[in-house]
Amino acid sequence: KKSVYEGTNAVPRSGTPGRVLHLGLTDGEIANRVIVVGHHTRAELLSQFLQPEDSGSLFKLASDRGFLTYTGKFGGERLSVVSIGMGLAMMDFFLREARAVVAGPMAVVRLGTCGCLQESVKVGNVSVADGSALVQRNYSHFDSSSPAHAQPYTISELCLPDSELNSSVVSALQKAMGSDKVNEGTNITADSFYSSQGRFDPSFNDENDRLISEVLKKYPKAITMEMETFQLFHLARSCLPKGSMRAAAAVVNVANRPTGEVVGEEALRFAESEGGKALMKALAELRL
Ligand code: R1P
Ligand code: URA
Repeated sequence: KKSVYEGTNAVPRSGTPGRVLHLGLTDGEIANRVIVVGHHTRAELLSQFLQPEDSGSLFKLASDRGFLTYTGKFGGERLSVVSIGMGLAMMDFFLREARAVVAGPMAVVRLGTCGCLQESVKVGNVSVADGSALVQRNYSHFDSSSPAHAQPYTISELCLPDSELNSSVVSALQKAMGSDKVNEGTNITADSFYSSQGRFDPSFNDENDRLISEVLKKYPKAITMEMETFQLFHLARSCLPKGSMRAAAAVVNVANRPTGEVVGEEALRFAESEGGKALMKALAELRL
């Protein structure tokens, strides 16, 4: 009998040639240098800066699990732009399955969006993460049948980007957008857009009214809050052999949490497109 996939205790593949289950890709279809973004429109925007590899068109594959991959050339190097959706789980799917179909060292840069935790960090600017900590809902705390668990949320220690790639990302962004449009600081990755980002939702018991101030007490330099960067840094550092996956992350500041200011459509598209191009340049120039 023909199975729907093979290798269930490893990284499973289906069909011939074997395609990883969620990205839908097979060997070589994604490049060693990758920009990851959260949605298809941003991927499509950045794909315009890629050149086709041969005389044909760009490689493009949309998987039925929501991943969208473009592969082409940028600055003479093979480069992919991938839309992965949102959250820790999607970054996990992406990095593990991409790793399975790419030979040799990888470099991954995220271009996301975020909320800002400091009044002085302007919407429309791009923020680069010089470290990331994870905020998770402590599910046991909310279970009335289990013994009392101290805190409703856990705040992890910092995980760092690749220092060379991070510096190149900062320089490329400053060159493309001007130094006043680029912020550097600690990123906070949360496992929800809502409870673990300190948003108030009267329909749920979240016990999160002190969360943001606790985060800022532990990380006074925390400037951004989003949902994927920590996983990217953590898995890049866990990838074997050590040093074989390098990572950095930048985000467009879309909302200022203390002031309530939200970015305009035009400023967002400008930052995505100019920022994205700068990140592609930094990736293409990296010696892998
Ligand atoms: C939530 O709206 C999403 O936006 C941010 C968060 O990390 C989360 O994925 O990033 P993206 O715009 O890259 O998806
Ligand atoms: N993405 C997030 O995860 N949080 C925000 O506040 C804005 C974008």
